[in-house]
Amino acid sequence: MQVVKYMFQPHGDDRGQLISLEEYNDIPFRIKRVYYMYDTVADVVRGHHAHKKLQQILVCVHGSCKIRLDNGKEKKVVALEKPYEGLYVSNNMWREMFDFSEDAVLMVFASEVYDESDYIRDYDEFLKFVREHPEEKKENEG
Ligand code: T46
Repeated sequence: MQVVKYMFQPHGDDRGQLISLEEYNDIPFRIKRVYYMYDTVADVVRGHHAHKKLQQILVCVHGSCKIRLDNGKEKKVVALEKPYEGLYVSNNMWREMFDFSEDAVLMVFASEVYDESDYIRDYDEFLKFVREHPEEKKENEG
């Protein structure tokens, strides 16, 4: 599995840093939704699902956390600890977010609006879906 991390360009000057993210330029899809999580309780693991269609870029804009990616064949853990790093997470990818620092803010840029029917929450169903949709391989599915 190839992990795709984007390094965003900070526009730094003597006042500090600023990052600007544009759809299609910095984010490889049209951004239809942005959400973020914060005040995550210690030792909590979020996620435990995949998506049929949704693509996302995850940015830990403050603090740190880890993301476990699983394409049904291989698993990888990616640390997010810089506000200028974005992790691309394709559809057909089981994901778990864990090891959040107390101050972590995890921001997500999503290619689709929220749609509960796009979620695959059962791991066996995910494995079946991946077997049946091999043509939907995206950048980090290896
Ligand atoms: C994903 C990972 C990285 C909404 O109403 N709208 C939204 O856009 C989202 C994302 C969630 N919700 C509601 C649904 C639940 O009642 O917020 C609650 C928590 O969502 P969920 O349990 O799905 O959160 P996570 O952290 O397990 O997963 C989220 C995204 O849902 C998911 O798409 O890839 O972050």
